[in-house]
Amino acid sequence: MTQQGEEDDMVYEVHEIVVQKLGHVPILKGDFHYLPKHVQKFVAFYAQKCTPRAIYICDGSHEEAEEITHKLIERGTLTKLKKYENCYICRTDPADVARVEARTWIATDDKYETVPHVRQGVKGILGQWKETNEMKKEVDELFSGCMAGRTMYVIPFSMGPVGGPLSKIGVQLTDSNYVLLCMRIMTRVSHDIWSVLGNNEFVKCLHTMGCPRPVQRKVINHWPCNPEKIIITHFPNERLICSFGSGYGGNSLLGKKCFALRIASVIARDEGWLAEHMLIMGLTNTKTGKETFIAAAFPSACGKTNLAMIKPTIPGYEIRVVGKYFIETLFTYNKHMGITSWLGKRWKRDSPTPAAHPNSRFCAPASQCPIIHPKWEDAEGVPISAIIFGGRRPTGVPLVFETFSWDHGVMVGACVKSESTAAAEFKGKKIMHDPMAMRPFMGYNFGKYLQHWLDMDQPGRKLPKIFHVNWFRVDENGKFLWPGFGDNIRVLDWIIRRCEGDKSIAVESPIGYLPKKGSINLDGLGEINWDELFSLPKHYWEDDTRESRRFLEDQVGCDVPQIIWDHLKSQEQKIQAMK
Ligand code: TSX
Repeated sequence: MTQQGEEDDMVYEVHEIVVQKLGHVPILKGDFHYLPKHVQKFVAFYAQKCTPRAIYICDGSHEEAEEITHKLIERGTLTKLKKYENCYICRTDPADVARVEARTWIATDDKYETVPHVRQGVKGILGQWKETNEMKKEVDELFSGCMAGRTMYVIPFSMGPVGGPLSKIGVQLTDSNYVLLCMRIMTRVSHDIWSVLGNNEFVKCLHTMGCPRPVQRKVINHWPCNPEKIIITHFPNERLICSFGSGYGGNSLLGKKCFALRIASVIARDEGWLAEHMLIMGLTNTKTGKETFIAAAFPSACGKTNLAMIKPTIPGYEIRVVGKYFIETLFTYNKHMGITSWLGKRWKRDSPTPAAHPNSRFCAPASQCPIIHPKWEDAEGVPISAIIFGGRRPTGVPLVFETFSWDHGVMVGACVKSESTAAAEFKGKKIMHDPMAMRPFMGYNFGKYLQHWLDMDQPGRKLPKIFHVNWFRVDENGKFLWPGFGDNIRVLDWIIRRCEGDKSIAVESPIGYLPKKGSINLDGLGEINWDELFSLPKHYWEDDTRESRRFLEDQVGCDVPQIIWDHLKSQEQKIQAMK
């Protein structure tokens, strides 16, 4: 990439003869002159670098979506599914089915802006850093000519309602029209973005499948990609994201993990708010009409989607979801005909291989979610009363506890861990750290991120209460102690009553406030072993606290804010004093 000054001096002319042209690249759709000047510069710069054969400026309209859908069907990338209206399956190259953490970087000049001081000899798990110029050089080489023979789509998008005071604008350049279709489902793509943006800052997103024409690699399932060369890289101080080689959602729909989590966490740091990996739900008390909003952050495989879609087993609450993306695959199965698997083969119940790839997704508009909150598009947002952290913790950790304070809650969030089978490098199950459920999505030094959370606590601010839940505790026979699912409403009900200030339903313990025996509604549940569900085995907590301390020392070192150490020390002493 060229130096800043050169970019400013770069010459680009738009010729209006028959079609508009940028240099000699035809603009198939849209009026280049209409784009704000700094967007024109961005597009021109990367058009020159990536050398697409044409440029297509998207407007987010239905006609545009229909045109692109039609093209993708003709090419064979999309296949119409007959069962539902306007529903398509897209099979990727089987080699392009996951985010690639080992190929994900954040580039800054100062290493410790991005990653904490890790103990010598320990591999950091809270992000990968590369020096800015080194990364720029790599990107420069990789992206040169990467869109040859393909169309560069210019996608203006808004994260949040267009023009809303909390919304942020991005512009994604991509050579994948599949990515365009998904971006217009998951974000707001619209011509109006240009006038709302004006001269203001936008997040620059550059994406390529990394498969210029003539193709060098065999294309499978009409899904050109370049899995061997994938990189996902972020330049947070330039608000720039560059993604090469993959069309998988987390790698290619740059509004999602790259912008809304990694870059946004940096913007939030700079602007004084929190950008987090959480779902938001609203629970309305059907007697009083009062609504409480709760945010929850869990590592994967804890049932975050199930919680957002909860069907309460006790009366008293109406539940609606304000924000959450949905990621399961749906199948309808006909016993006689079987189905077609993700690899395009016939599949029946006794087939030895799975029908769906475990990481497969569906992408559907939030407006079609049956329990979407009417306020999901409110520009002002919703007031959060409680933040819930959680994990899959088979032993030792009670069903629910409330933290002592905001600071203490930040410590509990920093120590979130969960049983995981997801990581291929581990055989069997292992409890893995996923602090704040943000481990793969940290945009800057995790110690500084903790300090930023602590800094939220300012006089005159009413902060949410912070809780920790564990639906997954088992008895000595491995049987779940809590029925979970729709019965979790009983825990949420206790949390709401705590938020309303009911002091009579909690007792203090070394790790936080536990529900007083009988204070959670267990009507109709049959036998629940309350004592076991809420017990705090001394040895377990000694080990667990020691392990958490070790984790923070190893991974965050001198960047851990002192107050976090103070809370950990206090917890150690209280556990020590237990009988
Ligand atoms: O999502 C889950 N939740 C949250 C629901 C709102 N799961 C599934 C996790 C995989 C993503 C759960 N699994 C939950 C839970 O609360 N609890 C459990 C464990 C469990 C599994 C089966 C039973 C009970 C608990 N069934 C019987 O005991 C009959």
